[in-house]
Amino acid sequence: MELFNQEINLKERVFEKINLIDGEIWLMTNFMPAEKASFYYNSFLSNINWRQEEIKMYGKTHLVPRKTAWYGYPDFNYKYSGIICNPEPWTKELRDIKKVIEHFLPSENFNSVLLNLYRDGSDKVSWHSDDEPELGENPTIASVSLGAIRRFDLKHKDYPEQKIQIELLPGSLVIMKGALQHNWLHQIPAQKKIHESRINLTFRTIKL
Ligand SMILES: O=C(O)CCC(=O)C(=O)O
Repeated sequence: MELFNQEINLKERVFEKINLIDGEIWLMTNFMPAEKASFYYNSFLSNINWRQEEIKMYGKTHLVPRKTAWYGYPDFNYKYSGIICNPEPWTKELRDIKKVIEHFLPSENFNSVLLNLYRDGSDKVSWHSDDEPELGENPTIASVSLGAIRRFDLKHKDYPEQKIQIELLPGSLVIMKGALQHNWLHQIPAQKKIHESRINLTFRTIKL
């Protein structure tokens, strides 16, 4: 666990519970110190095999408005929006981050990670829930942010007045768990004034 704790002791990192109904979100803003966040951002930008996927909607093909990559143990395939992801093998850096997250969440053993590269503020992910059947009933998803600060919006599916916005800082960790994916949608909206890129890692457990 020598990974990030020269700068910040593990005990000094705490989760803040976000106050919402029908699901759970926990936020740790200082999961990684700034230098580590910057090191991983640069490394992933150059070393991850980023893909430009396409989706078909109403008979038309569109480019996904961000680049993506899927890493993990072999055979844990994932399908979303008609895109089938076959994992590339874990890199040492992804495994190291997974290990630190699992230090805080000892009951989890994430078998895969979806990476998103938002090249600038025009890239986005639209309203959705991570509710694909292969994630199981109430998935725990651990989401690490690197690079530009972007807004993360959540809205309740049944009570539209229930909505939340979180600024995702580089080096922060968000845990989504419980019934969140049943009851809430989330998005990273376009923010056209942002010119820097952002990388997001969502560690997941695919059930075979
Ligand atoms: O970029 C983010 O923080 C969220 C990504 C996301 O919603 C997803 O991969 O399902």
